[in-house]
Amino acid sequence: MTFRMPGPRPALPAFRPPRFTGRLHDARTATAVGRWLGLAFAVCLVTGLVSHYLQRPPGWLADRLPTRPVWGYALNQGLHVATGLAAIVLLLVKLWAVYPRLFVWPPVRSVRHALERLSVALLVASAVFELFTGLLNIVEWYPWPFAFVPVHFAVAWVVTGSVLLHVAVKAPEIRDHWGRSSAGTRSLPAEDAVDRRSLLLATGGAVGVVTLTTVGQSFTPLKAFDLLAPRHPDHGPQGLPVNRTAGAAGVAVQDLRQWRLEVAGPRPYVLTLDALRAMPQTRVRLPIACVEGWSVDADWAGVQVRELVARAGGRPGTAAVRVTSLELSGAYRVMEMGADYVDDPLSLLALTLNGQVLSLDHGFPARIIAPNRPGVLQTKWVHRLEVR
Ligand SMILES: Nc1nc2c(c(=O)[nH]1)N[C@H]1C(S)=C(S)[C@@H](COP(=O)(O)O)O[C@H]1N2
Ligand SMILES: [Mo]
Repeated sequence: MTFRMPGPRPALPAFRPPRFTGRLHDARTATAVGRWLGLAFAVCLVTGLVSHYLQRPPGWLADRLPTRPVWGYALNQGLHVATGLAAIVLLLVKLWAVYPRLFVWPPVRSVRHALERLSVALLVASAVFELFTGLLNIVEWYPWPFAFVPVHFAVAWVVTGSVLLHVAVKAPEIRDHWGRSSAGTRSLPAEDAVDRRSLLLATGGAVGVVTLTTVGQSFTPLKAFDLLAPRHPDHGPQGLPVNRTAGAAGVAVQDLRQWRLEVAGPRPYVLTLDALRAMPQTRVRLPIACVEGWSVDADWAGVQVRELVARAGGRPGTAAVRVTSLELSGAYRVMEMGADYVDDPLSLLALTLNGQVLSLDHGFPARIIAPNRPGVLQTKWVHRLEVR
C-alpha cells in the first residue's frame, strides 16, 4: 500500500459571470433612448396631474377650474395616453440596452453601488407597474384588488422620484453621451454607430406605428388608422362610444317611467321630462373626453345648468352643484360641479345627442355635458341637482 502526499488541490473553475459581447448595450444607446423616455414620462406626469386635479380638485381650486379651451381635456388626455403608450416601447428598448448591467460582478461593490442598484430596481419596478396598469385601464381590465386611480397616482410619484434620482446619479454618463460627438461617445467603437442609428430609427418607427394606430381615438383626422386603440370614435350608439352601459350601471327603462328631475336649493322644485323640454334649449358642440384617452365631438342640446340653478335660487358665479345619477352604485354616481362650470353657458343638462333623444346608454333622460371636463364627470342618468 502506498501513500501519496496530498498534492495541491485541483483549482475550482473560477466563476465567470455571463458576458455580453453584443453591441449597443452601452451608455450612448441608454442615453439616446433615455432622453425620449424621460420626455414621455414628463408629459405623462404633467397631463396626469392636470387630469387628477380636474377630477378631484382641492377645495380652494374647486370653483376656479378653467372651462376653456373646450377641447383642453381631450388634448390633455389624448397626450397622456399617447405618451404612455410610446413610453412602453421606449422602456422596452431602454431595458434591453441596459439589462447586461443586471449581471455585473460582483453584484455589490460598495454601499453607494448598492443604493444605486436599489434605486434602479425601484425605478424599473415602478415604471413597469405604472405603464402596465395604465395600459390595462384603457382596455378596462382590472385584474388587481386595488382601486386604479389612487394607486396609479401614488406610484407616479415613485416613478418621478426614482427618475430624478437616476438622472442625478447618472448625470456624468448622460453628459458624456448626450450627443453623437460627446466626449464619452467618441471612445466607443466607431462601427457601432451605424447599428445604433438603425436601432434608434427602428425604435422611432415602432413608437410611430403604436402612435399612428392608436391616436385616432382622440385625434379624429387619424381615426381611419385607429386599428389598435380600444375605442373607435364612431363606434357606438348615436355615433359615440359608451364606457358604462345602462345595463352595467343597473339603470333600466322601467325605472324611468316615474322619472323627475329634483332640484334642491333655496327654492327647490321638481320637473317632468316634458317640462324640461319646454324650457329654452341650448345647442352646443362639445367633446366627450374619456380619461382613457378617447374623445369625440358631438352636438348636444338641453337646458343650461346655470338656468336650472338660478331657478332654484342659486347665485350665479358662486353656486356649485352636486349632481346625482339614477345609477345605484359606482364611482361616478355623484359628481360635484364647481361654480365656474355651473356658470358656463356651455354646461348643459343635455336631453339630445346629435339631434336625437339620448339613448339609454348615453344617459337618457338627461345627462351632464360641460366644456373641458373629464368624461367621468359627464354624469349620465341624472335625476337630482343640489345647489350648494
Ligand atoms: N352615471 C354615470 N355617468 C357616467 C359614467 C358612469 O359610470 N356613471 N361614466 C362616465 C365616463 S367614464 C365617460 S367617458 C362618459 C362617456 O359617456 P358616453 O357613454 O355617453 O360616451 O360618461 C360618463 N358618465
Ligand atoms: Mo371615461
